[in-house]
Amino acid sequence: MSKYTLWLILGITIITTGVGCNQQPTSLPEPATPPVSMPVPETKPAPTSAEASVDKPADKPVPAPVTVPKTNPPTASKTHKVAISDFSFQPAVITIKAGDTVVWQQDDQAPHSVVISNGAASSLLEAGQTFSHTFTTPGNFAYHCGPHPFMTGTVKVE
Ligand SMILES: [Cu+2]
Repeated sequence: MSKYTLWLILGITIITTGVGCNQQPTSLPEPATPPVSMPVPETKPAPTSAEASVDKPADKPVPAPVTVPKTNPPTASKTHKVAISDFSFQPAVITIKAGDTVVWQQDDQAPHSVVISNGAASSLLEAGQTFSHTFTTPGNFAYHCGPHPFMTGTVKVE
């Protein structure tokens, strides 16, 4: 019975493949054979009996935490924070100087984004995430939330 089943499956496969080919006159590229995985080197240093028996604790060097000092630019450029909360930007209108950076802090449970009229846009921000943008040219830049166009704000750059 198993031999009959095998032939049956083989026949169905051939028929299915043939039908598939007939229905698609354009020659589809055959699925590329997966690249041959890199051969694993067989040469393993044979552990000596002493090494094999002794359970050596792995002495991994723990990298020291690198603390990057946050140095704000000493001069003019400032950072201004706008909170995203309760489906609104707070404050909705801020006035900054050219070269200043605005940081939007997403504090809402719903995801929001910042889409600025100058073409800059954030990705969808989850609660706790931030988006910052530096405004280099003066002007009024309206922005809104992508999923919620009723959420609007303006950055006035002097
Ligand atoms: Cu939103």
